[in-house]
Amino acid sequence: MKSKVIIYKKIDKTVLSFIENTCDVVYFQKLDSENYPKFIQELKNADAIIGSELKVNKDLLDQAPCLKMVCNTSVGYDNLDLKELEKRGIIATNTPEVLNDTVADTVFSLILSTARRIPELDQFVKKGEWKSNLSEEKFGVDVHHKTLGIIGMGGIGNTLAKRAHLGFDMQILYHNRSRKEEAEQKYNAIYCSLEELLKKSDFVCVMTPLTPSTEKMIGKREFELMKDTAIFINGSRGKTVDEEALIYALKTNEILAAGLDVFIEEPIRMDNPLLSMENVVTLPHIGSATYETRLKMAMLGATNLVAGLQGKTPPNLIKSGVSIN
Ligand code: 8YV
Repeated sequence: MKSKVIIYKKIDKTVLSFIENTCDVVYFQKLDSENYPKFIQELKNADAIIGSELKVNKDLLDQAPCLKMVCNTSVGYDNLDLKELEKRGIIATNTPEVLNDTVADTVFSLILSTARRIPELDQFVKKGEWKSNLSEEKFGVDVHHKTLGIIGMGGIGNTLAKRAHLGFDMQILYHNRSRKEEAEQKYNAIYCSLEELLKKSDFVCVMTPLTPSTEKMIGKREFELMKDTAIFINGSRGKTVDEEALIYALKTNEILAAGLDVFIEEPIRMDNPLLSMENVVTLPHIGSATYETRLKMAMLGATNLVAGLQGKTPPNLIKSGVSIN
């Protein structure tokens, strides 16, 4: 008998056919309040689910007694309660590496946009305010030859370091749980404490996954340690930062600017003070959002899914202590 798989996110038809070759599929292009009861009903005898961002916690798992696999089509897996999954012997997978270049491009675009004030000056031109030679008030700051501090030197951090070192002659500082010799050798990256990184960096870039130990890791004290000319970039998850402290740091000129792809609440509320600050560049969580990369992520998610359901070790098993055999 074929395994029953629920897809709960819009997926390319090539990926859909790949899954359908070996599985019975129930396909939801997205979950909303209307189709959620049907999704829960289908969950009762599903062997696996694939998609991203769904909170897979005790409450949900209680409704899924046959589940063997949860496959994320994202590198992040803060949506999964790994302890609950482990307790039930359910394995989980994610999609690392294939998105590194695309996310690093997005993060670098935030670095350039904030430093050179690109969105603000775009509006300046389009609103007809460009009436004479540009005055110094509108000048930006250089990116090249500056110091970039990367917090979280995983695959994406490493790819960001490559761009910064090879393309922009930047000095790289990094803070991570472990030393990364490849980055040290290839990009002259220097390992340092969080405190030293915050004090010395011109650009502080958070790239760490969200875990209980990284939640709100950047707060009041951390912003105080940064230079008053520092530009803060978040390409990880909104919850790694104390957003109130960020707003305060920007309002009181403790830092110069911020470039943000992620927020505590997504979509962000329109009354969030960050949206009325000219020195803040915002994006709607688009780190990996190109056609090519999202397709690769979906296909990798599907490859993990099919491998796991066939009793093989999926290429991107999240290590939570659960063995698949
Ligand atoms: C998207 C991401 O949020 O991969 C991740 O962890 O943050 C992104 O690529 C999305 O979850 C992909 O569907």
